[in-house]
Amino acid sequence: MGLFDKLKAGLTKTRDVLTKNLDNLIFGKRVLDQSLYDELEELMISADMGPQFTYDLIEDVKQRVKRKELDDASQIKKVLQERMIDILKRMEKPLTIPQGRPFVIMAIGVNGSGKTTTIGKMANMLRQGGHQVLLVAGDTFRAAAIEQLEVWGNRVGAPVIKQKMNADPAAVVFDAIGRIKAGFNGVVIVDTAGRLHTRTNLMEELKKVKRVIGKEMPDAPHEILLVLDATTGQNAVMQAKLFKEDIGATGIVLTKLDGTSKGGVVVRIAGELELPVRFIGVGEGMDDLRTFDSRDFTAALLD
Ligand SMILES: Nc1nc2c(ncn2[C@@H]2O[C@H](COP(=O)(O)OP(=O)(O)O)[C@@H](O)[C@H]2O)c(=O)[nH]1
Ligand SMILES: [Mg+2]
Repeated sequence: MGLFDKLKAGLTKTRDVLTKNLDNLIFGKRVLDQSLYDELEELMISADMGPQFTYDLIEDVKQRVKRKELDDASQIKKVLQERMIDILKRMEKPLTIPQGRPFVIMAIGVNGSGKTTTIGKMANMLRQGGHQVLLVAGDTFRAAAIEQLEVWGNRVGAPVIKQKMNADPAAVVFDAIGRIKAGFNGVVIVDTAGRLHTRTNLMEELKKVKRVIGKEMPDAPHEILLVLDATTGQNAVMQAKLFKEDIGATGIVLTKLDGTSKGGVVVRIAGELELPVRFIGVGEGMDDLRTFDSRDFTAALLD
């Protein structure tokens, strides 16, 4: 299977909801009337596209009808496609990682969003691209989290810096930066905890980790990657705002797009946040991470 077909397969659930319902809605209906607009609105909302995008889309369709540019319900899909690409294009900024010089990535996000898995997949991608990779077990809150990272490290050929459970994550990170100072020239990916006793504690811990990295290496972390679970829909948008404000996330990974019909949430994130989508996750396997391409993504959902 080619890359595009795999992406399409990964997005099946959202695609089914969107395309099937859209086709049903449009089928046989030549008139563009209020009842069709109402059904269209419902459909967009159920795919988690968000109220703003939905409103703008319907206004656009109405305007085009008025200007007689559009006279057939079947053309709605094309308008949707154009508007999706338009908004998603802004999010399309792949992470450029230099060769032969240290690059520090800090992964953040709530528990279960897919941080550790995404780190494993990224490490795999980077190794295949010829990078050296060092993984840092900064989620010291659970022993299983450290082991999980080690499993990935073994699988993709990346050493793991770790300490015991409950160690100070800042100390683990300090060790890792020590490796850079000793000459390590590759990509350092820091895993972090997603749940502490309170939200304030979590944010303080993440800020401390960031501070320690920056103190040891002034231009680092080079990327603060916020990992969001697409299946949580609207919640993911709220988390994104929080982590962007509190920690200064610089990019997003949207995971579990294969497990949800809420893939439209990426449109919503694009409308509400100025943050690039660096990668999308479409499965649990090593190769199930993709760079985000607005045209491919839209085509995989609608074509
Ligand atoms: N289907 C699917 N599952 C994923 C994806 N990314 C992560 N997961 C699963 O989500 C669960 C939580 O992931 P994990 O990396 O442990 O989350 P963390 O707590 O943020 O580190 C695991 O069972 C992963 O296999 C994805 O893109 N698709
Ligand atoms: Mg984890």
